[in-house]
Amino acid sequence: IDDSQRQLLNALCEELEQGHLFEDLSASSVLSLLNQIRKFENDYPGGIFSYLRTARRLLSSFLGGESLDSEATSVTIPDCVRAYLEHPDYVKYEEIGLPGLTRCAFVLVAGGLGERLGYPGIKIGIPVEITTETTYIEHFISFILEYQRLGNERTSSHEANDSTSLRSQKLPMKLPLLIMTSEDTHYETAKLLEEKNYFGMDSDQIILAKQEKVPAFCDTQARLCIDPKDSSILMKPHGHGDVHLLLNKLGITQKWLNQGLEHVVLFQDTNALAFRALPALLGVSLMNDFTMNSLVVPRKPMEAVGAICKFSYPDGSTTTVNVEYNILDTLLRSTGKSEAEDIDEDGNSKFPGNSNLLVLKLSRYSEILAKTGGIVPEFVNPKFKNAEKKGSFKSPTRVESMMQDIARLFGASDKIGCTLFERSNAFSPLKNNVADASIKSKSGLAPESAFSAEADFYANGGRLLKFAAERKGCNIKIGAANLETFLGISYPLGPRIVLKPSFGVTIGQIAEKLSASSRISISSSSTLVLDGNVHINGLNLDGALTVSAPKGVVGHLEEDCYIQNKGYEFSPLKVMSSDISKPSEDEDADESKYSNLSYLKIRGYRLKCLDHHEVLLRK
Ligand code: UGB
Repeated sequence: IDDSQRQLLNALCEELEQGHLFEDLSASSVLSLLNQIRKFENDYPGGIFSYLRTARRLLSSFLGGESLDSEATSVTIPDCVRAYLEHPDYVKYEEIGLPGLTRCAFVLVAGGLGERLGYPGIKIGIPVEITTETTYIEHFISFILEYQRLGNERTSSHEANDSTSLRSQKLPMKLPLLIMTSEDTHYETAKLLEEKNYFGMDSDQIILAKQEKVPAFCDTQARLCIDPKDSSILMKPHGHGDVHLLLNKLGITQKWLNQGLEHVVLFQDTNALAFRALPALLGVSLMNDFTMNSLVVPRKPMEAVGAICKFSYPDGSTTTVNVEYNILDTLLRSTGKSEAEDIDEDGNSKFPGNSNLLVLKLSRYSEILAKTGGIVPEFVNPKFKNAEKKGSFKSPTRVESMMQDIARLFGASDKIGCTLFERSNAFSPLKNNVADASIKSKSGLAPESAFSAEADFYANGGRLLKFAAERKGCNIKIGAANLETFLGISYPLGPRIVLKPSFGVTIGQIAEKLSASSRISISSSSTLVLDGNVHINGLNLDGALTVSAPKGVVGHLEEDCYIQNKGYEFSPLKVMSSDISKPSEDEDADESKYSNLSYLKIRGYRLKCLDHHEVLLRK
């Protein structure tokens, strides 16, 4: 042990009261713990000293019944901008937001393993839907690449028209995507991206930044614990708030600013609808000059979705921040109200739900990161062995952080907004395993399962197509959804409509692809995939149809196209019993192959392709 190690050991034993860690340890074991603690200095500003100070402060506040919001004098419903599809300004929001999207950096938090989901791999590798089997990561990247293409198209048309002034504002050719991974997801994420050639992005366009875990403690004195598995200090995840810390450490926001980028979009790993809502969300940010804008949706009282609240403070200032669902009711009760009181005529809580889709103004965000080191206000959530909340915890706990709490770091001059979307148009993540989803579905809550996320994805495609067509004056009929049940989860499933971003990322762009005089009819059991610059002059579909136009091609589907075939169906997976594991017939062999696929197991069905029609349009 050298001098600096000895100093650290002394400080740990005396100042930080962690002597128990080193009792009866060999010199080499002491050394390895010291090295682990030294390494932590790279991961957490101020290292173990700062971490334990924070832990003790938070534990003492927790025991005293204080929370992050104890100083607030009132908790009220925040003012949200409404961005329902039918809202008269919706299309305007999108039109304003779209050019802004070509000046965004994208940050995906994908460090969570999704224990609640019970899927063996990384969540971004799961298909959003099984019609085209597009995975979440491919889906996200395809949207970003489309924004990028639009940006580059704009730059080149500006350059053609004006070779002087706009040339100096040249837009970035590549929109960056940073993915926060963790020990649990890093390797698989890197492997998937490499195997799939970065889904069309350049490899240097994607940055992987791994979040590290923080030391766990087992009592109210914040005494660190040893992991019985390998005798190291037990480490646990610090939460998605780490994303700010990592961005700051990489110094990347300054680089993005220098490249001419103006906003950062932070998004979670399994909400496919987020990118459909993004143009309008950014439009609202730009129109209101918001430093931060959160996409919010209606939520049921007590539902496991954070709630956005407005806090007022004694000095007259206010903030708009997320309060987690497990503390909202207690917080409201402390102000003499309850969650159940504040409900609207549809039975939704008046406190809207946080979807963790955040748009931040890059210049202010970068300043805040530099000022705070990217540490958002943290919290502890210990569970005690005894009811008096004394002594040891049921299991070791740690300091945690959430990315949405970045709102708490901005100042009075920053406008923090939230924009309310219909849930069906903006938020349908994949979070729950089949058993939990089935319970939720039976109690009238969103199941947030693979089936519901897939069904909502198709429904959104249909809704956007219908809305765009009606604005254009087309005559459009889309078959109604029917309640389907797979593995105990009942959910409405309508025609399976997949609109690729290349077909349009806004209502305006989709409407451009439809001719005003066209009649469109899609039956309830149909499947329609539209990919590329495909123009529709009329369509009557009862079956499965894919229409695509390769890059650079403007294709026209023949007038009054009529397609009828047996199409595709969702077929329930056969539960494999021992006798089926030795299949004697081809059909059984096929079924057993499907039943073993994890992405189908979490759904309970597979795609049966009975018949389909494919049109590849050329110039
Ligand atoms: N994530 C990380 O990248 N690292 C981590 O350490 C943890 C998570 P969850 P959570 O939108 O429905 C949030 O676990 O945290 C990533 C809000 O707090 O799915 O329980 C992870 O990979 C809550 O207010 O969500 O709850 C994923 O991409 C609520 O609104 C993302 O962080 C809820 O999301 C979210 O992680 C919601």
